[in-house]
Amino acid sequence: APVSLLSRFRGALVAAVLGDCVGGEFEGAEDVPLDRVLQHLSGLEDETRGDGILQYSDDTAMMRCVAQSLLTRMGFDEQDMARSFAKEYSLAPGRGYGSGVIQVLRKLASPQLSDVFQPARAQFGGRGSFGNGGAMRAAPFALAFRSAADVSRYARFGAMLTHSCSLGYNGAVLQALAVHLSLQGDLALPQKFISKLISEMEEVENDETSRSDAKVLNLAEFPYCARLHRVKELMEQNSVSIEEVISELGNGIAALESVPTAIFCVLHCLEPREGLPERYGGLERTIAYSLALGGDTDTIACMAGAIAGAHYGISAIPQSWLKSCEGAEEAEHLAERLYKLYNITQSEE
Ligand code: R7I
Ligand code: MG
Ligand code: MG
Repeated sequence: APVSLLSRFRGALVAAVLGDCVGGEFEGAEDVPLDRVLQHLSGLEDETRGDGILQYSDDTAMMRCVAQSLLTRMGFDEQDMARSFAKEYSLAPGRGYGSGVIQVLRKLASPQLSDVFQPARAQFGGRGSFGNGGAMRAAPFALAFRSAADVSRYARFGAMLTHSCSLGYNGAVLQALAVHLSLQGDLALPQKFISKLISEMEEVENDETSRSDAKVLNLAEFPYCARLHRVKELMEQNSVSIEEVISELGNGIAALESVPTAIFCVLHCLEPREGLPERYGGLERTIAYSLALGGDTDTIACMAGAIAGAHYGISAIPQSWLKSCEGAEEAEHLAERLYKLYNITQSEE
């Protein structure tokens, strides 16, 4: 049966939270054998296990702030979103935030602050963070705006509240665009999906700041486009090892080393893969595969989860997984409210 848009909305936010919650187990691990991943995931199906629910981290905490701010302001309001991040951090500072971003979140709490983008600009000697913290929370922008142009624009501003380096906010733009295309059903044609992302990013990276940041950081020109071309090449290969994925795309905390990787995880798992249980559907495969890469597993699984959830819809998510993760039901509710907002803005156009 075709997947409804509402089901895609719910799938996107819920699977993002699941990725964060189940990925936390392996964050920072270098070698994650697939056996351990599958064992961890089958533990979710065991109702007798007494270890309670898996807690979400900063990825989900900040994504909830984005969704809530977009809902209450009925669009993007940088002051409100900044305040929301600061408040969330002050209430629950122990969610595993990046070590740099906490300085920004503390400054954003100051009532005297007039330019909410300023604290982010002061990071890392004035160049700003290239971490994946902007990208990990970008999915709700694709559920709030209808055009690719608006999704890009607001995902970029939303990320710039903490990540002022172009590598940081362009990663957020790429993640939001991937969710946007997936919501439209574009993953039915994977080659076309990746080609569309490449052409969008050619425009995004063709500005002075992005070009000079790439140079200063000693990266290839159009760094995201270059990685997406590698994704395309890996897709065309008969078999791809985990080691190859890590060396070609990365699995790190930098947006450049994790957003294209998350996109690859989704594309790679559209088909059954050796080593992954046959009973798994595409969404379960995507999450399991993301964890098996090691590195920044909560964030890569969170981003891959959002893209995959937008493709497969909410019914692809096992109930036992949903019940095992903190904030999953709340994410479903936020997705339903964003769906309503999305349809209101349609009727006004
Ligand atoms: O990007 P950010 O919010 O971190 C997100 C990650 C996710 O994996 C979460 O799950 C959580 O674990 O953290 O936080 P930042 O502090 O802005 O960036 C994360 C890290 O990237 C920093 O602590 C630095 O180690 C590194 N980093 C940089 N290092 C050198 N120069 C980011 N930008 C720079 C830089 O410009
Ligand atoms: Mg985290
Ligand atoms: Mg992480």
